[in-house]
Amino acid sequence: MFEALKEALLNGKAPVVIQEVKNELAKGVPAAQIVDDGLCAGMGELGELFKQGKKFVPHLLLAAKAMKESMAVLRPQLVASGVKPVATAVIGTIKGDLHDIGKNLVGMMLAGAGFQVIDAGIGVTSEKFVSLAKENGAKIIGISALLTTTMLNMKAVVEAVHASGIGAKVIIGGAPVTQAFADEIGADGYSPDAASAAQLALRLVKESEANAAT
Ligand code: B1M
Repeated sequence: MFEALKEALLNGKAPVVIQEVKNELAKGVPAAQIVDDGLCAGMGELGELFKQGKKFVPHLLLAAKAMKESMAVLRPQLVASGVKPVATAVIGTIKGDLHDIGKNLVGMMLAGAGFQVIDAGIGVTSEKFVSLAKENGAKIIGISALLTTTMLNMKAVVEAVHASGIGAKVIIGGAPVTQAFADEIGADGYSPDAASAAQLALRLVKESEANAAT
């Protein structure tokens, strides 16, 4: 499934990718499935080819552009929720890292789950995460990292959040991140994909509210 879409993504042909996305939507395929089994699967294949030296950074850039433009088409379906904000979440890609496609997807899923989302962007320092969370009364801080080197910077954010006493829960994710790593740095949660990140955030907010009520 999604062979034409993945092929076009691997070749960086944004107009073809977008057309394929529209074709799948027209067939009634859910947006989340197009993202997971089409776009994300294609990006995974591209990453493998990059590792093997068969594709290069310009290919990654073209594919990233195609994926971002496709997400704009899928966004209305992904964020449709119609409920009033359950809480505020600050999201960002960790300091040193500029990969933002997964982070953007997490933002859309959080918005779809009813969160007000403040996107701090890429290369975000612990100071910026804490100050944005404080200013906006955020209950969730969501951090994304795609590099084995930059994921190590997540620990500083967890420590800064604890030291600040703001009480926001820190959740983390991204290709190299694992539950074991989250446990090791003291994060409040990890999830492997954007949809489960939104579910995790909802669960943590409900738990905090229940604890505050007792
Ligand atoms: Co880069 N890159 N890249 N790259 N790139 C990877 C990550 C890599 C695995 C490729 C490879 O070698 N196989 C590799 C990292 C190796 C490592 O650290 N072990 C790599 C490298 C080496 C690099 C450079 C160093 C290359 C260079 O310059 N020589 C450089 C680093 C720049 C930097 O950040 N300082 C670099 C640059 C780039 C581009 C700019 C060209 C481009 C990014 C464009 C952009 O984001 N705007 C790019 C791309 C596109 C990739 C791959 C091919 C695709 C990443 C992607 O967008 N995937 C990637 C290969 C791969 O991941 N297999 C690769 C789709 C996206 C939806 O998935 O972000 O994983 P992902 O999000 C997932 C989950 O991880 C999860 O949800 C999503 C699914 O629902 N998730 C969370 C993400 N964040 C979450 C947060 C959560 C919860 C879940 O809670 C808060």
